Amino acid sequence: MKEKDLLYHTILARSFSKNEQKRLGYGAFIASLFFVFTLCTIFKSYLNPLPTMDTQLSVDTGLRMVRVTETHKSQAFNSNYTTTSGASESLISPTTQNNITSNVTNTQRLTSSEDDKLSVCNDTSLPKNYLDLFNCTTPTSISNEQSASDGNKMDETIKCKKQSRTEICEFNGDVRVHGKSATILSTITSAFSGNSTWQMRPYARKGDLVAMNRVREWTVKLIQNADHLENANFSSRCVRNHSVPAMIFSLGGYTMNNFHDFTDVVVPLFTTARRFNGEVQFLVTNKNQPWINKFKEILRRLSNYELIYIDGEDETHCFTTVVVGLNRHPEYFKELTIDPSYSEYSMSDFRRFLRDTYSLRNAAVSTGESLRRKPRMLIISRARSRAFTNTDEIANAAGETGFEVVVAEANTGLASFAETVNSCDVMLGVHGAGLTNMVFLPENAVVIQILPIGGFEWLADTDFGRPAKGMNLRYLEYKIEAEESSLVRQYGRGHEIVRDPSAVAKRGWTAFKSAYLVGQNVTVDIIRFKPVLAKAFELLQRRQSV
Ligand SMILES: *[C@@H]1O[C@H](CO)[C@@H](O)[C@H](O)[C@H]1NC(C)=O
Ligand SMILES: *[C@@H]1O[C@H](CO)[C@@H](O)[C@H](O)[C@H]1NC(C)=O
Ligand SMILES: *[C@@H]1O[C@H](CO)[C@@H](O)[C@H](O)[C@H]1NC(C)=O
Ligand SMILES: *[C@@H]1O[C@H](CO)[C@@H](O)[C@H](O)[C@H]1NC(C)=O
Ligand SMILES: *[C@@H]1O[C@H](CO)[C@@H](O)[C@H](O)[C@H]1NC(C)=O
Ligand SMILES: *[C@@H]1O[C@H](CO)[C@@H](O)[C@H](O)[C@H]1NC(C)=O
Ligand SMILES: *[C@@H]1O[C@H](CO)[C@@H](O)[C@H](O)[C@H]1NC(C)=O
Ligand SMILES: *[C@@H]1O[C@H](CO)[C@@H](O)[C@H](O)[C@H]1NC(C)=O
Ligand SMILES: CC(=O)N[C@H]1CO[C@H](CO)[C@@H](O)[C@@H]1O
Repeated sequence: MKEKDLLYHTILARSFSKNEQKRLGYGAFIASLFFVFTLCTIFKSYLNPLPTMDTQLSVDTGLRMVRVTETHKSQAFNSNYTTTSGASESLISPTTQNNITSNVTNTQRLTSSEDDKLSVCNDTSLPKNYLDLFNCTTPTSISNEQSASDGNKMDETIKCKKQSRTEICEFNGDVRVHGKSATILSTITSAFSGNSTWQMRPYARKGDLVAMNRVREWTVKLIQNADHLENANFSSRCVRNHSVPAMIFSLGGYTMNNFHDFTDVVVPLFTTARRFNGEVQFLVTNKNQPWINKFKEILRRLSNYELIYIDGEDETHCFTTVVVGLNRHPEYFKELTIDPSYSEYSMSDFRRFLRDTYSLRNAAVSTGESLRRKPRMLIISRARSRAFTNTDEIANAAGETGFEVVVAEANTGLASFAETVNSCDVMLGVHGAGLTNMVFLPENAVVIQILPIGGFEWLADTDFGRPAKGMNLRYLEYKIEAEESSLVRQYGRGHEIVRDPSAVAKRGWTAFKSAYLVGQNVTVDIIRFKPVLAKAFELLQRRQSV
């Protein structure tokens, strides 16, 4: 046992000590992870080693800061809707969400009387621009992967990384998973001091308490002596032996919102599971059958084995490798992104994977002579909220500009919608989860995002603008005037909702969402909008003449 090992185990103990967790509450513990740059167990370097001294200091800093950041949104937690970071969508399944949340047992621990008075800074769901406006401290600076390494090649049994948005651990050796008690037992070979038990929530939106409250908490126990396995609090005898590695991930959180499906699960799942080339057993926590149905093609392509809903399993499943959690881009505010410097894959790999999975024909928009047809524009309509009230006029204007127009709502099966999207050169829609379907567009296609009123610039850019550019798509934005919003007709120009979105935001995400995301429709002013259509057309022509 090396000195470094001991040090490392001390860090482990400090970062996961049950006492600290009790003192602060789990919510606080999660919140503190914004600030705590520690690593549970790293024997292998993922990045530059982090000096151990700094690590310990940041733990303390993190714990001191916890009280400032402690937060809980009980009303949002209990609501029937998926609250989102700006991209709510009709693909919401209320009963599923209730069932997902119903098995989260620690609601009580997170709810305390003071927490009912939510201040704007405590509302982690609010767009960052509003948090900045109210001088809140937002975790922008926490971007780098935090890891430590002792360079010890002897013990490869456990590799963990903690990042701003995810925690992921890989256990090797004798690893046993008991679903009913949400326990993972892993034997370790080296000597051991410090605490060997910690909790994990395998969903890649760490820091968002509303989402993470909908994720089942798993307990990891490291056991030094394999004999002790038999003394665990359940029958740890291997009833099901598996010959392939397992991955545990949650389908709770914000799933069933199309944007979150991709940014929180599908993209992280791809970057984590792809390397197994299908030879991996998925263990799903927070059963979500509608999600499985929606993404069955992707799941089948990533795993050759029928997935197991692990939560109800009373039999112990045994593996030689178990990965808990999913990889995610380490920067806090980066959505729908794979940075190849942190991953063996890129966004291009992901999009190629989608094209293969759904047999999509168009890798890139047709160029030059090969384009014998008119460029096609897909207008994503929304039936209930942020709906266009003059879709026909928009379609006519696009037709006059030279496009062949397709109007569709993203509520058909994913496979057929993917095909529709991939057959188009331009996708147009109001800010919302439907725009996530840009992942199926051919390269060099154009995305036009329409911003409702309410101060959507930051969200629009974060959720779709930057991701579009990262996928080699061209991106245009059209911000409506107040007159183009149904809010003016409903409330009048002088009303606070029209005049001062930040005042509404100050009342929290729920108020903001109901005012601007749910309560608003859009009537595009065709005269104002025509130049945007012309620009999109020109972008495609320009490409063709190159
Ligand atoms: C949730 O749904 C149930 C039944 O569908 C309804 O009675 C209840 O009022 C809803 N709660 C909220 C917060 O919308
Ligand atoms: C949710 O749980 C209730 C009982 O707890 C059950 O009757 C219902 O079928 C479940 N819904 C889904 C979608 O699983
Ligand atoms: C967060 O909310 C608590 C009350 O729940 C309040 O005491 C605290 O000041 C708030 N923090 C910030 C940064 O506004
Ligand atoms: C935020 O800070 C700036 C500069 O310190 C100050 O002018 C502004 O009034 C502050 N805003 C709020 C809402 O406190
Ligand atoms: C380790 O954690 C467990 C539960 O997580 C706790 O019961 C135990 O007291 C802790 N041991 C030490 C040495 O901190
Ligand atoms: C064993 O499980 C029971 C409930 O299943 C629980 O009450 C008890 O605290 C557990 N004991 C240990 C040592 O984890
Ligand atoms: C699983 O493997 C272990 C260790 O090799 C063995 O003891 C056990 O009997 C096996 N269980 C089954 C059901 O095959
Ligand atoms: C928006 O349009 C949809 C579809 O026409 C309608 O159901 C909804 O009530 C409208 N919402 C508002 C706030 O006007
Ligand atoms: C999947 C799962 O663990 N479901 C459980 C949720 O909790 C209820 C009781 O509250 C159990 O009956 C379910 O089996």
